[in-house]
Amino acid sequence: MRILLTGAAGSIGSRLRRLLPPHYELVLTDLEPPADLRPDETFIAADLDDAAAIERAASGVEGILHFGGQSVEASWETVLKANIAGTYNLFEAARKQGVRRVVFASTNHVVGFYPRAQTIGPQALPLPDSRYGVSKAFGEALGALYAYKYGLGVFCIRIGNVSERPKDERRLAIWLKPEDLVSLIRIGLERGGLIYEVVYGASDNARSWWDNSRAIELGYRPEGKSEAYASEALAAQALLPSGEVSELFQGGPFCLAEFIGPLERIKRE
Ligand code: 15L
Repeated sequence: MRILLTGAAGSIGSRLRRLLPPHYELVLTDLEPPADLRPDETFIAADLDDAAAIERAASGVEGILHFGGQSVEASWETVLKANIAGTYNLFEAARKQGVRRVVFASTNHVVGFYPRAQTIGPQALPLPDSRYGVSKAFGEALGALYAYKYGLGVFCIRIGNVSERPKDERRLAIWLKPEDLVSLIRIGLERGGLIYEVVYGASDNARSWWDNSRAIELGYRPEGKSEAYASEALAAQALLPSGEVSELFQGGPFCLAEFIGPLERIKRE
C-alpha cells in the first residue's frame, strides 16, 4: 500500500518513518523535509493550509496518516490554520483523490477535562482542555462526516503520549509505545469493513483511565506495559511542581494553562 504521512518531520512522524517502511510504501509530507531525510525516501513539501498542494500530495495513495498540524496548545490563529482549515483540506484531498482510508491522529486532550477518577470510553462527550483539543474534536467530527457521507474509512486515535518510556505519573496512565501505535495504524489502514472508529492510543497500562475495549475488538494487542517503568516515572514526578488542577484532570498541564477557576465549579465525582 502506498501511504501519505503528514507531519513526517515531527516527533511521531520521525518514529513512523523508521517503523512503517516494512509494511508500507511511504510518501512523506511536511512544511520542510526532515533533517535526516534519506535518498530512498519520497518527500513532498506542502502546507496543510494550501489545499491544492495537499491534494497533489494525496494523489495516487490508498491511505493517509494525518499526523501533521499543530500538536500542542497555541494561539487561535495558529490552531485555525493548521488544524481546522488544514484538517478540512486534508479530508477534501482524500475525498477528491479517492483515498480509501484516513488514520487521524487525535489526542487525549479532546477529553482532557474528565477527572482521572473516571474511566471513559470513546463515546465520552468531548471535554477539551485547550484550543488544540477543540481542533482535534473537530477533526474527529469531520472524519465522521467524510466516513458516512463520502465513503471513506476513518480511524481516529486519541493518542496519549508516544515515547520510548513513560515520563511521569500521568504518562503511566496514557503511555503509547511506538510499536503499539504502529499496530493501531495497521488496524486503521487494513481492517476490513472499517467505516468510522474512535479508539484510545494507549499501551497495556495498568493505571489507564480509558476503556479501550473497542480497539481490542478490532484486533489491537498492545505489547507495552507502563507499569514496568513505574518507579522511574514516579521518581521523575516527585521533581515536578504539584498542583490540584493538573493532578485532578486527565489533560494535566493542558487543563491548568489559562485556567481561571474556581475549581469547585467543575469538580465532579
Ligand atoms: C499531545 O497531544 C501532544 O501532542 C504531546 O506533545 C503531549 O503533550 C501529549 O499530548 C500528552 O498529553 O502528554
